[in-house]
Amino acid sequence: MSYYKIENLEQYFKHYNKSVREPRKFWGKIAEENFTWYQQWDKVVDFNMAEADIKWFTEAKVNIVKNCIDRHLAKRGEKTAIIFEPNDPSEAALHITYNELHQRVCKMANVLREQGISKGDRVCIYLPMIPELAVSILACARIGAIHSVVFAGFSASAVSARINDSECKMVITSDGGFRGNKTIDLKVIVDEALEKCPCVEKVLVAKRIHSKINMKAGRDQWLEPLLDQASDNNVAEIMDAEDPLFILYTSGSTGKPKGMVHTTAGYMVYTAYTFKNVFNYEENDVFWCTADIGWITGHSYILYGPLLNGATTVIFEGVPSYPDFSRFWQTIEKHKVTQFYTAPTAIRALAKENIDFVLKYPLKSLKVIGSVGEPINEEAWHWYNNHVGDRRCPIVDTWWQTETGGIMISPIAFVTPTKPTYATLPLPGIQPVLMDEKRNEIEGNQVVGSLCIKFPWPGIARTIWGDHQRYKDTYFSAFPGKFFTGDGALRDEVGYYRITGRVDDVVIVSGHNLGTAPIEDAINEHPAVAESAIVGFPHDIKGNALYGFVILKETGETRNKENLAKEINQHISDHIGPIAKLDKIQFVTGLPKTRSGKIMRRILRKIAEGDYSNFGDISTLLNPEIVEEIKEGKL
Ligand code: 6R9
Repeated sequence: MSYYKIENLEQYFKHYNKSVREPRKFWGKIAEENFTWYQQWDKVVDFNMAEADIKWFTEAKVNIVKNCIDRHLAKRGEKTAIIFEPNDPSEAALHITYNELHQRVCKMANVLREQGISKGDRVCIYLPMIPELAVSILACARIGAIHSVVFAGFSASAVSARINDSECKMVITSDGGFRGNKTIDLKVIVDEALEKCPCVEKVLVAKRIHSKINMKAGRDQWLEPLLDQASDNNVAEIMDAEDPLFILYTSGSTGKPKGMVHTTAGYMVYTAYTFKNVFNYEENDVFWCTADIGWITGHSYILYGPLLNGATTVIFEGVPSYPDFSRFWQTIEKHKVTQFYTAPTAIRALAKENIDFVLKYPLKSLKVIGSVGEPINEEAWHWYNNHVGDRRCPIVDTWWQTETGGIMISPIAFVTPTKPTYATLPLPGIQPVLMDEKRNEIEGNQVVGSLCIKFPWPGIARTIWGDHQRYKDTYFSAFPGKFFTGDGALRDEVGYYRITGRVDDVVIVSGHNLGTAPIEDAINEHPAVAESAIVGFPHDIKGNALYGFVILKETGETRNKENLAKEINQHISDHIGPIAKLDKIQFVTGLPKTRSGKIMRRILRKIAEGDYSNFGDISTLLNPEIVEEIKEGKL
């Protein structure tokens, strides 16, 4: 019996039970039957949750890119691996076959080696959504270099912080990128970032927008001529199952971003398996995930998951609103997309526009539609179901995280009955539990609690780069022996999960995780600011928006508050990126603090939401009078 594909609900329960009772047999069989290995493992899993020490497929030898590309060549060499849909729809789309992808990745891998990159070196990739991004990632993985992709919307200081944290030797970037009717000058941002990055020796620059840029002698080189000269003969590195594959930074509750480390074999098995099942992937499907490859969703479900299954995957350079709001639907028609995977924030933004934008396109090719990144509200769910999925395509509301590597709780298309706003059931191998405030597991159904996972799965991140203690503290200490997700959830009467949102200091704005701490740090660096606190509040399109409470220094600041608010936002934009800008700024004289000095965000959240009904217990506040003042200032 094979466990790789779940055909119906009964089989789901069978596989699920097997994965809980005999996880080693379950994952061992999947790994053995669906991938090529240089050498088999001795243990399927070896772990100590208290120490946050988790290993899968110990001692196995493998190369993930051999599994993504080389092994498909005999059967699928002329099949399209990547469809590149450019920002401007009048520019021709590219169809890159598995043979061509192989050739491009081998050349790039040789360029990297010639430029001094070898196994274990970190390479920062700061590129727009162009084929070079996929090729660079795969070339790193082929030679065992650890890729650290930084989303091309981050500012110079965010880029330099990430480069320095993992001491990248090289940066791969481009002259710039297209985004709707704008261009973004990526190389200018890299130049500024690198002023503070002594570890970077080389910069490779792809050409995209043909802008004039500075090339620093001895450091910067154009990528194209190097690729032209490179051989397409490349021997892949033999990697250990637990060798790091990549680092991807995610927000945390302190200012420093967390470099989540994913390793090779477990991530490979888990992304391939979840892709195949959740989306009901079949051989001739065309899969389109609209995320940016700079986020985990893009890593796992634009690149690795689809390519591991020999699929055709779309890389979309543009935005949903350019040239008009029908771009997604037009692109689905154009490439006959069968699975479409996007975020609630995009759905809400498009649902607000004229319905004709979507009705113009019959979207008959679609069979499954997905959602990821934040809870999907009921209205958006129905709009997506009625107008995109035509009530015919199941919606897979997939809950997971950068830390989990792949989808954790989600309907399996055509297997799990869906329910609006519910991520439904855990995938095989995933053992979710809800915990109460006393750290006890909550049994039974119709309950709410903090969502934890009590047994390791192959895709879990293994550590935070350079800081295993922080990994332990963040994920394994709140509920000893369990992985704490930072999310709250409820379990309904049949055992379906609904994710209710973050229970920590992370706010999800337009699907982007933003830690409030780094934004506060950035604001506090403004010379006029003494202190600040950021909270999220509900927003129609973005899901959440940011509300900042700012205390100014007592220097007789007489400047116009409006200008100051603009300056503060500019400051945030420069330090973190425009995605972290505040929608509202309120200047206050104090913040509600507990006796131990912690800001009571719960109260600020209520004020930001305009809900003054019940602030709960404020007896531990040092300065309860400030609550009235802030409230009145807002009114
Ligand atoms: C994949 C990804 C993780 C956080 C996660 C949760 C939220 C993601 C969700 C969802 C409700 C869903 N989240 N998917 N909440 N329903 N289907 O988004 O990773 O960027 O690390 O964000 O996103 O709060 O904890 P990441």
